[in-house]
Order: sequence, then structure tokens, then C-alpha cells
Amino acid sequence: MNDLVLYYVDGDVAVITVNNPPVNALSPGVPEGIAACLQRAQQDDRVRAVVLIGAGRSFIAGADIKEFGKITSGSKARGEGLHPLLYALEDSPKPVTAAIHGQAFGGGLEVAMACAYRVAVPEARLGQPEVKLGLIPGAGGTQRLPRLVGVAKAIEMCQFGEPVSASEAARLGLVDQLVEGDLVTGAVAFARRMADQPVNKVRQRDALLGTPEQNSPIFARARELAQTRQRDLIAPRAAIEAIEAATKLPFYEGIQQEAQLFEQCLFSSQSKALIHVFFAERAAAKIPDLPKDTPVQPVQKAGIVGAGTMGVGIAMTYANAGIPVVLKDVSQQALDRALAAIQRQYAQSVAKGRFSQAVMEERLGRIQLSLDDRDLEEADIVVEAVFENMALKKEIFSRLDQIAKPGAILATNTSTLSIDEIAAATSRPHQVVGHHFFSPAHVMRLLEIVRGRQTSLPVLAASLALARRLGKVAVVVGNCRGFVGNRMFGPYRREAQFLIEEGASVEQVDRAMTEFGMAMGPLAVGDLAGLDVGWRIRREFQHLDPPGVRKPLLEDRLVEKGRLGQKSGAGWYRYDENRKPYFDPAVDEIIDQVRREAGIQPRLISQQEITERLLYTLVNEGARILEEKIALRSSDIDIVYVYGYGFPAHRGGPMFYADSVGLSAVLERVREFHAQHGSRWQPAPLLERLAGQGRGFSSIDTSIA
Ligand code: T1G
Repeated sequence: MNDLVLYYVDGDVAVITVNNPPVNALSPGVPEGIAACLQRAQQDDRVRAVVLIGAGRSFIAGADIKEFGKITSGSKARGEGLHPLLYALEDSPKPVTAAIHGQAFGGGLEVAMACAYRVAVPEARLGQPEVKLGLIPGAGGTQRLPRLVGVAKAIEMCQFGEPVSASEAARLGLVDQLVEGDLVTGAVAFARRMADQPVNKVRQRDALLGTPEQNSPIFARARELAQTRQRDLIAPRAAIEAIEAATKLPFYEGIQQEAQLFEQCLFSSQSKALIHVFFAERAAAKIPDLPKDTPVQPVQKAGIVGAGTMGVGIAMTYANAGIPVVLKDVSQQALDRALAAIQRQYAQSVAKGRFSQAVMEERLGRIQLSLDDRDLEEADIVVEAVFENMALKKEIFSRLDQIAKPGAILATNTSTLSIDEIAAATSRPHQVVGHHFFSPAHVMRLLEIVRGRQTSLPVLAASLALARRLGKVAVVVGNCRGFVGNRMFGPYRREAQFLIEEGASVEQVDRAMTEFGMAMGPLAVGDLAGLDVGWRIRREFQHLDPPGVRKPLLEDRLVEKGRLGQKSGAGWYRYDENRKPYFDPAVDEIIDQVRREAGIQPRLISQQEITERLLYTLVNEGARILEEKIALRSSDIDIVYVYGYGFPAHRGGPMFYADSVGLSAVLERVREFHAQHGSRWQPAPLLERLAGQGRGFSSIDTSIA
């Protein structure tokens, strides 16, 4: 026995409680503890039935993900895993009922499916999210789940990893009874009632496994979805294959097949990257000098200044999170456009079944449009979201300083301008912070929280708490031009233009990055954001450009020709009325013209050179950001790129990817590019130092976190 798993008897029912906060993961000692308590129940003559439950906020949320790194690094043997415990549960002469609240995820659900019965509170969730970690269920989930819910639902749950509510699980047959009120009481009563009933062991249920004729189209459809939506991913296909084994093989052989497929996934680079992202996302919320018990001022009401695209998205983000919000602008026409945009986007979501008409009405009801900034007086936070002009932002913050209530947080959504300079326009710089959303703000999960020199700890703590409430993934970054994401993205997009000036085609450059796994190529992204945005920023900052540094030529030329991107129907690509992109011969003529003017003789450029120059531009700038402590960790940079720039999570983020290539190899190429292309490729000293020491970026994170 150990204190990770507790045991007591209620009359004739033994209650086994897993007590491994915060999520009752199956860490070493937990499976052993459950087995020991189960054995004790068998020997306890008072006991006729058993309940297995989680202490705290959840049932068992899965295997302990931290253990996988020990297995893949060879410092820990995999062993038999959970199977001995699962067979002990399934073959227990005293039937075991799993009592579920919070989450039964991964190994947690696999444990529950080995029990005779499952009961749950309605708001509990059950799922096999392993695929999000580049894994598949490795403890019988792909063999027992189809036996409980049928092949099609089992595939959906394992291929995409989304949980089902306990209510849906009850409809599916995955949960035997929903428990209203106290879960323990309900579970003990259920277990007592079922104590003498014959148990139909899940591994012996074949009725829902279907016939080859029934299953063939189901597996074909699943594989088609894997090809179109999960093109580069290993785990979804492995999950489909493991479930197919369940329909074709005896249970024990299916378990063997699952184990082989699980092993392949576990040792894949994709799983290592996805597990890195899982922990990196959580690490980003840990700020070394921010005590966990810093008081967090509540946010009951918000105000947004500026009803443009970003202001609309941010207002929807607050309304979606249940926070009433005033959206203020100086022009009624802007407000009218904003309202139309909000109604259109909500109506589209309702039409797609994302939420009901009633939810849409509730959300709309939380958004108040206003021309009068006195309507911002009661806001606990005001977010400025006007366009990137420092004079205008200073004027707005000076006004907010006069009207916002004393404790209000004054946030700016600026993507490039100095937080400190904006804060200096107020008498309360300690309450000024950057909340940099990414367009579309109500969709993109990343929020860069830009910490000014005087931003107070309570404002920082409130910003982190608010990010969670808004459903955002927050990364705290320092104050410099472009912070983390845009500071790296500028050189990345410039390098893309240089590659085209030197001879690569638009298609080659974008395809190289989408084949790497980026959601969009660098040129298509420019068209999406609007080429005029970059054009305006270049003008705002051209006085700061160091002399003699090569500047890209092409996007200025496109803007001068009115090709602003999607918004004008043409940029790097031409767009139809549905914004579908087409290659445009006119762009090739512009490129040829610019090459001739610049005296550039185009050359053939390989896909590898394109990919390396673009990725290592990100890595080199990321190393500089780390040196300047603009980012706390290299993993924070990875999170910025995975959640804000469409970097493939299965590659882990730019810094993790560089570590996986090896910093010596990266440095060697950076040095070659430096020799060929000059000062912009100057290797970052941190990259040189770590490469020289045979280390990776992750090695410095532990010293910071
Ligand atoms: N293992 C280890 N640590 C975990 C963990 C896990 N499974 N789940 C969460 N944590 C840590 C997390 O890092 C954080 O730590 C703290 O718990 C709170 O987490 C064998 C192979 C359950 C929905 O994928 O989805 O089972 O930052 O901030 O927002 O076939 O945690 O405090 O130090 O996320 O309330 C399958 C992953 C594993 C579930 C709760 N299971 N976890 O969300 O808290 S593989 C999963 C979650 C497996 C079997 C296979 C969420 C949550 P720290 P949190 P939350």
C-alpha cells in the first residue's frame, strides 16, 4: 500500500481512491497501489464489490507523460505496462465499478474500460487524446473501446483525440449510468446493486466489432480523413490500424498489434515534439519572479478601443468567454461595419453547428458598441486596438489615463511598438501591458503578454489568468520591436523575398514551407495579412534601418502596383471571390522586372536551401531573442510559433527543431549563408556557444524555468 492509492470499506463495498494530484496520472506507484488495494478487497470477506475513484478534481487523466522521455532515452524499461492491472480489474471476482468525474483520459479511460462497469457525473469527460501527443492508446484502448462503442466511434475518438461528455458516453454505452449528486454515494449504491450480477467482460464482447463488409467503408473513410487532414502525422494512421486489428484478430493478438504500433509512435520524432509542446505550453505560464500567490484582480468588464479587424476579434474573444465588453470607436460607420462583421461571423459558426442560436444571442448581448469613451469608465481592462501609429496610441493612452477607473489594466494590442513609450503617456505605467493578439483574434490561441519595464506583478498575474479565461495560450515576452513572434517573422518573410529575387518561384518558396508542415507559405501569409501592413511598418521604422543592409524589393513593388494581397484580390497570388489563390503570370513579370533592375541573374534554388534559409533565419533570430532575455525560454519561442504562426506542432517549434537537427549542423549552414549573403546572417553568439559545447537550446531552459 502507498499513499498514492487509498482504501476504505463502505459496508460491503470497497472504495479504492487514486490520490496523485493534480490529475491522478498513473505515475510509478499508482498502478501498483491500485493492484494492491484490489488484492486487499479480494481478501476482505466484508467486500462484495469495488469502486475505483479519483481524489480531487478528476478520475485518472492518463499515463504519466513525464515517464515517456525516460523510456525513449533508455533510462527506464517499458515493461508490461498497465496490462497486468487491467486483467486483474477485468477478472476480479468482485466486480469493479469505475466512478468518473473530471477526466478519464488515455490510460485512465483504459483502466475504466477494464472495469466491469463505469458510472460518471454528467459533466465528466472521457477520451483517448494520445494522438495529440503523437501516440495511440497503449493499454488496450484500441481493443476495448470498439467493443464498447462500435468501430466508427472508436476510430473517431482515437484518430482525433477529442473527448466525449459523460452524457454522450452513456448514450454510446461507454458509461453504464450517470450519477446526479454525490459521485461516491451513487457509485457505491450502483456497485452494491450489481454485486451479484454476472459480468460481461469487455474483452469478450465482440457484438459491436462489425463485419468486414460493414467495416471496410468505415476504415476507408478514416484513412481518407487521415490523408487530407492529418497528412504528415504517424499516430492517426497507427490508431486506425490498431482498431482494424481489433476487428480482425482475437483480443490478445490485437493487444500485441497495438503494442507494436504504440512502440513505433513512442519512439517517433513526432511524439517527442508533441510531448515537448504539451509541457512547453504549461511552462510558458511559469514566470520565475512572479510568485504563485500574487493577488489577481478580477476582470468583470472589458473595453476595446478601435473597432477594426483586431478590435472586433478581441471583443468577440471576451464575449465568448462570458465577459461583457464595450467596443468603442470614433466613427459610427466603423461601428456599423464591426457589428455586421460580428453578426456575420457568429451566424457562420451557428450555421456550422459550432454553437446554438441562443449562445450566439447571449454573446451578442455581451457586446456594447459605443462612440463615447465614458462608456469605458467601468471597465476592469481596456485594450487599445487601433492601427500601428505611436502618436495615436499615446493620445489614446493619455485619454484612458483620465477616464479609466483606478485599478483598470491598460493594455495595448500593438504588434511592434514600444510598450514603455506608450506607458510613459500615462500616470500609471505599472498598469500598462501589451496584450498582443493574433489575427483572427477570436480564433488564434496565442497571446503575447508584453511586459513593460514598469508593468506590475499583479497586472502580469491578472494577464495570465485572463489569458486562460479567454482560452488563449499566453507567452510573456519582453519589450522590443516585434517582441518575439514578429521580430522573428520579419527576417523570415524578408528571406523569402530574397530567395525569389535570386531565382526561386513563388510556388517553390511557399510549397517548401507547407511541405515542411507550415500551415501557410510565407508569401501567402503576406497576402493574408495585407502587403500594405508591412509596407506601412517599413516606413514607420525606415529611419532605424542600419545602412548597407539589403532590403527586399518585391513587396514594395507589388503594393505600389495596388497588389495588396487578399484584400485587393491580388498580391503574390490572384484570388477569386472565395479568396482561392491562383498563380498569376503578372507577378512573374514583376519579379523578372525587379531582377533586371537589380542586376540579379536568377539561379536554380533547391528546396533544401529554401527550407534551411527560412527555418534557420527563425532560429538565429530566436537565439538573439534568448540572449537578450526577450523570451524566458527557448520553449516559449516554440509555443509562440506553434500557436501563433502555424508552425507544425509535430516538429516541436523552431528551437526544438533546431535541437533535433543539431546546433552544430545548423551553425555550419548559418556560417555558409553568412559568407554568401552578408551581415544579416551573422551567427548569434548563443548559437555559436551552444553548438561549440555540443548542447541544445533546451539545455539553457532548465536553468531559467
Ligand atoms: N502526465 C503527467 N503530467 C500531467 C498529465 C499527464 N498525463 N496531465 C497533466 N499533467 C500535469 C501538467 O503538466 C500540469 O503540470 C498539471 O498536471 C496540470 O495540468 C497509456 C499512453 C487532464 C485536461 O494526454 O489534457 O495515457 O504545469 O495545466 O488545465 O494508453 O492536463 O502544474 O507542473 O493541463 O486542469 C494521456 C493530458 C496520456 C491528458 C487537465 N492523457 N492532460 O487540464 O491542468 S498518454 C493525456 C490534459 C496515455 C495510455 C496513454 C490536462 C487535463 P504543472 P493542466 P488542466
